Amino acid sequence: MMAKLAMKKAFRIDRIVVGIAILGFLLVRVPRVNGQARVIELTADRDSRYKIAGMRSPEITVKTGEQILLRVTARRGKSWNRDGSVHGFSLLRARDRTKVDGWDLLFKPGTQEFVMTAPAEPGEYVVVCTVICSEEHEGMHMKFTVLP
Ligand SMILES: [Cu+2]
Repeated sequence: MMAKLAMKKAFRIDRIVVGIAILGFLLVRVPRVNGQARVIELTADRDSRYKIAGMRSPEITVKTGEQILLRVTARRGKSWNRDGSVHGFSLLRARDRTKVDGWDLLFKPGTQEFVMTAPAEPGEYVVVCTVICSEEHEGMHMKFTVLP
């Protein structure tokens, strides 16, 4: 009788230990997802241009649903928004220029990071600046491709 009770108790403790282990695994796993995200470094420059090191004409290519860490360094152009944003980053579908949900970013001067999930739909997209950053603002855009 006592042995049976002790076994029951041990079984319960085992389940608690497994529960804690699973919880621990999940807690460790969440930051690790961000750690694995591919880093894309982008400059939103004072001359109202996006720039990516090593690319003559900047372009971002991602896979559908891919997680990326966008590290943006923004430099103030000739004008900026009241809230201090110096450039923006809005993702539009090239086909009809409609906005992609969750991809409307504003940049303050300096370096900032955004963890983003690539669109689920493959195709051609375009990034446009949403801050009137100078008379060159209209030219501030870049190609963005989502591969299947
Ligand atoms: Cu701009």
